[in-house]
Amino acid sequence: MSFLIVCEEDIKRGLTTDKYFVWTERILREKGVNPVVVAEVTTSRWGIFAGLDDVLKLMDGIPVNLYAMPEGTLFFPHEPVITIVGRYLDFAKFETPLLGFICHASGVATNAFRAKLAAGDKKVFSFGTRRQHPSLSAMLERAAYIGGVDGVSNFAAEKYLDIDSIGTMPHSLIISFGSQIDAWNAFDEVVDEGVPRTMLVDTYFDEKTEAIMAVENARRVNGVRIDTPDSRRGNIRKIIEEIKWELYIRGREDVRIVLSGGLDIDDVYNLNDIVDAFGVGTFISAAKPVDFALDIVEKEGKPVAKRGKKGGMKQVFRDKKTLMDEVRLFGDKVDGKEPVIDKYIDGGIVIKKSDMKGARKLVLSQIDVIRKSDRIEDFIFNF
Ligand code: PCP
Repeated sequence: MSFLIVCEEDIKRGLTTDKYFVWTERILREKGVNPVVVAEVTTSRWGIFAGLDDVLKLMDGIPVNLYAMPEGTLFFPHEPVITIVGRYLDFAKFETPLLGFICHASGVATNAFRAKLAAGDKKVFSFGTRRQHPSLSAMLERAAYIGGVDGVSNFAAEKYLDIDSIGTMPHSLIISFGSQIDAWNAFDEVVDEGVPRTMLVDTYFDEKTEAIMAVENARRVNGVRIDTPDSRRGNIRKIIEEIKWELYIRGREDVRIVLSGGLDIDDVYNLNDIVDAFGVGTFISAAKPVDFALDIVEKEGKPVAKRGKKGGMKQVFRDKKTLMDEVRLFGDKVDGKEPVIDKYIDGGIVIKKSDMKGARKLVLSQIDVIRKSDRIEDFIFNF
């Protein structure tokens, strides 16, 4: 049995390329054309850069130098996130998989980052791997984690990413018992200590009724999760306010409100005053890919560029306190700003690794800067 998944070896040898690179390779070889070029990867959007780890594995052993921003870096329009220096034929066919690795992962990381900004000081969990091919689960959770989420729901994250996964209970657990109270108490009995007792409260009755049932009947309740689909939900703010009132008059203000199911960025932003944690699926895992493109900007030491692109090998200089950037030629120096782009591959040898936890830390530090600025709503809504 094998799923319809392209195997790693085929990706590594460049099979997953676009046909026009197959023609390009054949033509350049037959005509003896193979210039030394500088090629850079840019987009006209902003975002959070992710996917470099897989790019390094892809390009390991290819005789090029590769420079990149660290994963987790907030990039701005037209800034190079990756620069490759080498003979064009050595890496031409890898454009397709290289972009595939970063376009998707950066889109996911960016929406995770936006959700975190929109949630204020409340938590955001990644719930969306079920919306994508399961072979992507670890990649999706990694990108969401880099983007700053507080936890990921896919169990495979524990094996592949060495981070804990988090979870409450599905409706199917409640329905299997046929009784909410029995299911809640069974969860409490069986699930590891240390896991918050977050009870799903919208299976048979309305959310308020089940929240009251939970705190009055379940042995331990740390939170209630509302997962009602949009189509049945009505005024969710009012529903949550009612639940919070009922918890308050029962002395259970400690019970956290977890909201999930079809949430988009507006829901997270508009409800962060009354919700403690958001479970966000499709908005993160099915984020629009960032439309990075790879372009030659220098050939045999001379700047060249197609219409709309700037020639020459570039460096991005950043003031880390304000996140204000300046793009200059690679060897330049800019007072008060630090270079962002670093060398990762030297002559086909990976000399620097990409670190997921470091990338997430970088994202959180950038979130801190943005929170203190007047640009927060731009980053949440203008993507
Ligand atoms: C799923 C899960 C999350 C949802 C999906 C997140 O809901 O409980 O809340 O994904 P989304 O943001 O794309 O909606 P259901 O499939 O309703 O799960 P269940 O009934 O099993 O709890």
